[in-house]
Amino acid sequence: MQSIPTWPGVAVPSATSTETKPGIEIERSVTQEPPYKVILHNDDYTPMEHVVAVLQKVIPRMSVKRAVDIMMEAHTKGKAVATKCHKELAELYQDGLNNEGLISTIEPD
Ligand code: TYC
Repeated sequence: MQSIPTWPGVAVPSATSTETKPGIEIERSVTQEPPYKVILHNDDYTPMEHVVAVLQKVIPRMSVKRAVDIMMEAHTKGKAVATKCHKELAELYQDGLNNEGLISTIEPD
């Protein structure tokens, strides 16, 4: 079987019918799986710089500006949507954020 580039720890959907066309199965998971929101919650103790750094570390292609905007929205409103993606990735990002001391949850979009 070909190796499929993916985020570490994410199970790529079964390759049984896609042995030679892994890209099609990945495309299906991106376009057809129901979207989830990864929600970042405010707390009273985490330094703002740490929140920004963790968002950038855990969520691919997260710019400094977007990380700061998300952090400030959570800080001022109590929560913010950090990203939207399919459920498996949302769980991965939730674990990544929470393992770095932040509070995040996921919910269907
Ligand atoms: N409220 C925190 C502070 O004042 C910063 C913070 C922002 C923490 C967003 C968590 O999700 C968060 N240091």
